[in-house]
Amino acid sequence: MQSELRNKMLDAFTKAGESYLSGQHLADLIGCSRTAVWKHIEELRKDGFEIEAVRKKGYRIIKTPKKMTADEIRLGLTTEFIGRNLYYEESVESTQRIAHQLASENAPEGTVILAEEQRAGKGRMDRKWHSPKYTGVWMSMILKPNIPLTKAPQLTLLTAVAVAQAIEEAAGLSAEIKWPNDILINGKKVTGILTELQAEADRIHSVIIGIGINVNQKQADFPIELQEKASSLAIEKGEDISRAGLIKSIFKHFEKLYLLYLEKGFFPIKLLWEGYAVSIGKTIKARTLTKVIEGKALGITDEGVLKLEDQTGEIHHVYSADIEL
Ligand code: BTX
Repeated sequence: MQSELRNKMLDAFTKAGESYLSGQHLADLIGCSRTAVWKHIEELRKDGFEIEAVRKKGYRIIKTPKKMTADEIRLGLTTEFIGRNLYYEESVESTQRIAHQLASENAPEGTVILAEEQRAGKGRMDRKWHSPKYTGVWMSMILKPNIPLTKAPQLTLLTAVAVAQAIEEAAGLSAEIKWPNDILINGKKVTGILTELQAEADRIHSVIIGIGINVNQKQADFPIELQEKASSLAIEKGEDISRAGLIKSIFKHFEKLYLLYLEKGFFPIKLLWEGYAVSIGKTIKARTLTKVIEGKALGITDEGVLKLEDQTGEIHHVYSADIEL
């Protein structure tokens, strides 16, 4: 966790934008002495920030460090609660595990655990998620929505929309969603989403949403088995993308959609989701735990359940499956 003073200082610089902040003004804003301000400015400089100091005007951040840091995510963060309590780790087994631990210790809603590398990244159904160092966004978010257990999968669809919007905003790429949780660019998987629950009876204690995004990998960075089906934003864009910028954009879009969802329910999210859906109207194969259903994807219900029409005209409701296009 970051020191509170340092966070307050970064928030003050966020609000100031391009303007200078005097030492005295900063000290008043964050409630410390001018000497403490100076000490924190020096620490930020040591960590790679370039901070301009102009007499009679004050300080202004002109460059952030090359390596992603929690500070860089904090600077410019406009959310109320998503990502405000941020844990930033160098190397972990899985951010999901840490999130589960923190959720059971009552971490506040919106807490995010972010890692530069996962040694045992998790996909759905115990599959593996390849999470190499310094190239991706591997993070888990803790939510505490007051919704029935059965509606939790809707949050996966909501997350997919938020990530697709953020990819558009931060990388200028148009993304498509394959029901329920894959984000594709030019037909290749760039993102996976894993939603897990802590619940008792019908009461949700916490929802842990894991998001994995391939950002700056080169094609050779993917293992053989993923070469054909996976890609990264940098490969698709032809240049590296700022991971901190992408993360902030996800936090912003996610918070907006999540608040809308809590207020108005799933319907407005459904409309947005349909705008990104790649499989609707196409013949697809849905592989569930027990069977394979082939048919035309008609769309999703108002609850987020996939509707498939098979050759005999029967309509199947699919709650969870892998889809082949
Ligand atoms: P999924 O089950 O839909 O996808 C897993 C499958 O995707 C794997 O079996 C493999 O074929 C393929 N795959 C593995 N790694 C990658 C990759 N980097 N890019 C593209 N395809 C890949 C998707 O599960 C859910 C993934 C969630 C990952 C996040 S990262 C942060 C959080 N922590 C954690 O351990 N998991 C989540």
